[in-house]
Amino acid sequence: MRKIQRDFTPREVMEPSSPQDMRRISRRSFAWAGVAVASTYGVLHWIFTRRQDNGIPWPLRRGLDVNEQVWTDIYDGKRKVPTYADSQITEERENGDEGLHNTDDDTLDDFDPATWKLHLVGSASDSDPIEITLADIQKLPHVEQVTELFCIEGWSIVQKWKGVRFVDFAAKYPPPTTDGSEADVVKAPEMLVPYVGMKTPNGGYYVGLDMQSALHPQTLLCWEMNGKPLEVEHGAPLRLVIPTKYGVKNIKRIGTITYSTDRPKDYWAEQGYDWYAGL
Ligand SMILES: Nc1nc2c(c(=O)[nH]1)N[C@H]1C(S)=C(S)[C@@H](COP(=O)(O)O)O[C@H]1N2
Ligand SMILES: [Mo]
Repeated sequence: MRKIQRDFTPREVMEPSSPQDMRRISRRSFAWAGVAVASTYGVLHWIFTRRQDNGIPWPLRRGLDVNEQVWTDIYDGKRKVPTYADSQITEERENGDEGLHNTDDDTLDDFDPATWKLHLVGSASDSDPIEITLADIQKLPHVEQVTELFCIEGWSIVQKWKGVRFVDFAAKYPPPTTDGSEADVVKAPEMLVPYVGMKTPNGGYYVGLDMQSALHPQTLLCWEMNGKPLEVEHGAPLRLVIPTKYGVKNIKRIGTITYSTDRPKDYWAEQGYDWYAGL
């Protein structure tokens, strides 16, 4: 993949680097709006003589609602991307082979998907790190999902994926909680360590994900694409499909998954792209 300059849209420029920043930014802009309004006594008087919603005069309530809306629009972990009918699947396209080839001569390396195992590091299990086979993963409930993959180069494709939801994988192989209590991935995801890192077996490509995006119901660990087993160039035997993020996060040929407290390194974030790379 070529490192092309991306055209940043205003929304991306404004994109905060963390939920904490976001909260700070919205609080600050709300405060400034408040100062502007408060500068006129007449306006203040008008506000406080308005009808009250939940004990708050409605003009102020409006402000709160807008902030809340911005917050949930960007960070609502359950907001789903569109899914498509099989008839809408577009031609396959292959892009990005970092971590899939020999670094010295650029040929696809001699990796053998048949002997592959997934390494899980940093889990709540006593026997951490764990080795997991494809058969183990395929024992979990499968889903099929037709979604659009957006490359930061400006094109997109609609493909059908088969795999397990990452949330089901995480329920079976739970991350630790921050206070050492037992993990409940579905009911108390906020208690889990905040990050998931993934890298190829040779470490040549790696992505970092916030836990909320990893546990999103459309985030899948996949072994099938368009009704056929994944091909090597598409990430056999197991790749990530995370349609709420740009293509860069959809790592092919996952070798190791790591749960962590620290933000994992990310190949394209190191090249200057937004770490979240959300759509
Ligand atoms: N291991 C690995 N995974 C990767 C990449 C890569 O270079 N190496 N490129 C990413 C990018 S930029 C895109 S757009 C998608 C493309 O997936 P596809 O080749 O299956 O269409 O893979 C992603 N996953
Ligand atoms: Mo991409």
